[in-house]
Amino acid sequence: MTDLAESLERLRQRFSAQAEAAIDERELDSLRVRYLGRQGEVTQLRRGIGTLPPDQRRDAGKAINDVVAVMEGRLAAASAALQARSFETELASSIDVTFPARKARLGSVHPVRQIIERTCDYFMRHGFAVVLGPEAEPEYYNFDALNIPADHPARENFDSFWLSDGLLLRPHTSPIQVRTMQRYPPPVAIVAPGKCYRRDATDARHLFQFHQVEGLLVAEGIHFGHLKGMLEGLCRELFGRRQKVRFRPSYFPFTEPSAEVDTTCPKCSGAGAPQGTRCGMCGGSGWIELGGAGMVHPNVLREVQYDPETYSGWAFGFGAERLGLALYDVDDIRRFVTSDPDFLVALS
Ligand code: FA5
Repeated sequence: MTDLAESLERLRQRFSAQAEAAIDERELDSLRVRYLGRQGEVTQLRRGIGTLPPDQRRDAGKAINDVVAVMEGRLAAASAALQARSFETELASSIDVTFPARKARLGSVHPVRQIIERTCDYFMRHGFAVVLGPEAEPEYYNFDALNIPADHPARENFDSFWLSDGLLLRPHTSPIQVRTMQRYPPPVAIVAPGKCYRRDATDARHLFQFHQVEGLLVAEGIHFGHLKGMLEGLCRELFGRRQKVRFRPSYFPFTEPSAEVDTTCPKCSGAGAPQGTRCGMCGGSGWIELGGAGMVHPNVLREVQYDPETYSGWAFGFGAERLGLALYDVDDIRRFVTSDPDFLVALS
């Protein structure tokens, strides 16, 4: 081996070891300069070619070019390896691909909507049709046609939001009874869910916007026992057998006789004031009021051209959020409207 060939081989080996050990692009660049740059070791050897005898210069030039080609190949390979390694390092430090994925939270039907759907479903299975009505109604449908004339004190129970042109946001779903009976001859069997509005101060039991589900059945020979049977069946369907239902005599101008329907408070199980401490949910009564009910007043039947001598019927109006309090054991009705995802997911 000639001196030049030996020098080139030693230089190639040294270069290869250093290129392999380089930890970043900067080190590779400085190797490139040190060996192949204008003052680099290979360039120095190339300059020495001129001192060789003329017949050796060609081979010497070729040997140097071969080594330069090998060194450039090494530099390119080392650079590619560094880039691949740095991507893997970055990936490993930023993403732990073995970390268990967090379960995606899926949206669900709002609890109040679920109650409305379950209630409608129960009545639909018994042959009732679902009917909707306008939220802005004239006084006539809200009050007059329901046997509540202008000077009737019962209007005070429906403290309403008034709009222009004698319209008001309906304080109950009972106007739908009137609209349905005016539109269809008897017999009618409907369930009517919808939003209601009252100027009630908001507290644990009241909202200014809430939902009611109205029911109406008018046919020949309908009596209070039919009403009790259907509402007891509804409560059994929603709450199971754990809840009791009671009918309390009450007054509504559009029903006679009238009743309030209550279910046992799920918090104190109807005890009201166990060991002298008043239950915060039912106020110590042991019962939660769900809504009103009764036999449709003959004046209402007459108003819609139904003959009260031939037809009789029952009606009820339940608060959907109140059903929710009892069903989900929630102690504050406002929780249904605060859009708290933890609360909503827990009930779904
Ligand atoms: C009525 O609204 C009658 N229309 C119900 C009715 C229909 C009686 C058919 C007879 C025949 P009342 O004002 O009691 O009745 O309201 C019925 C239910 O709506 C209440 O028991 C309660 O569950 C719910 N409710 C009333 N006001 C509010 C409120 N501010 N916030 C939440 N729920 C309410």
